[in-house]
Amino acid sequence: MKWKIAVDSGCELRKLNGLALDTGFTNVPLKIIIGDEDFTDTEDLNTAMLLQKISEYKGASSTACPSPDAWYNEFVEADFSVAITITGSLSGSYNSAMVAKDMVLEEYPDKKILIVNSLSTGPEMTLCAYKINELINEGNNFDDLCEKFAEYNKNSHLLFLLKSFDNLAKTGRVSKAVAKIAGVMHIQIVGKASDEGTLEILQKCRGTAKSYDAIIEGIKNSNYKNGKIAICHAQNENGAKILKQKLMDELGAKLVSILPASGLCCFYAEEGGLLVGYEA
Ligand code: X90
Repeated sequence: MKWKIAVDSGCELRKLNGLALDTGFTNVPLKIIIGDEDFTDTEDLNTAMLLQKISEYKGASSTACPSPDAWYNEFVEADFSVAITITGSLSGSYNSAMVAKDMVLEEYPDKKILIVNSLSTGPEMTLCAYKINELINEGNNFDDLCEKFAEYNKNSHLLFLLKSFDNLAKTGRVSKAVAKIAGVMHIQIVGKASDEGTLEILQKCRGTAKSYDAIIEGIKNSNYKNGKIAICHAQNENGAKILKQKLMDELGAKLVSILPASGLCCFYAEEGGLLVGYEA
């Protein structure tokens, strides 16, 4: 295989439509650990069941990133690999991929490997994977692809709508102060992936309609001009559809994909959560 595009399961994409010639695509799973049960975040994981278990389980639950070996197995298969990881500020996945890159290059010095720390998750990773595929399709060589992708990545963003920060707070991924805000009844939080790859709160909203408006405003504020938009949802397809319609009506969004969130994003975004990736 000439090219390999590998994302981790911070990204909901399980299959990349229109894959370039001689190119493979893999989603490398993280794990969700609820009590003494371990769930590997593959395509067949039932996320409705997962969310149910999470809400019923009162003890500590957590997640675990892929090992360097898991990334290694992807990179050895291709001449040129591009890995896109969930934000390295909140997960060890990026580090694992970097370790794997060194392992592979020591053994196969002619291979080329690009590790992208998305500083984000979910649908922003999906947009990035499609962009990489597009650049391969156009016939770019590895170095040109790296350069063009870096340029693209400056203008991709992520917004989120969360109704609870419990799992983010319990696992130490947001500060106690942030968790407290979201703990107030009926408050929804609209925020964005910060430039540092952490959660940044934009607005506290009472009611879903206000949250959707906050998302539209967040996108408008970053100079949006018709770029692609992708949405993923934690068991909230209806909300995703309503939001999609608003994005099309109010922003003229040209292409919108809606996918169910991965198990990992369901765990952290929690039931009803929405993530919106877009190109500014
Ligand atoms: O390595 C691991 O165990 C995974 C840890 C991941 C922690 C963060 C996941 C966030 C998922 C929440 C809303 C979007 C936040 C975007 C921040 C960059 C989704």
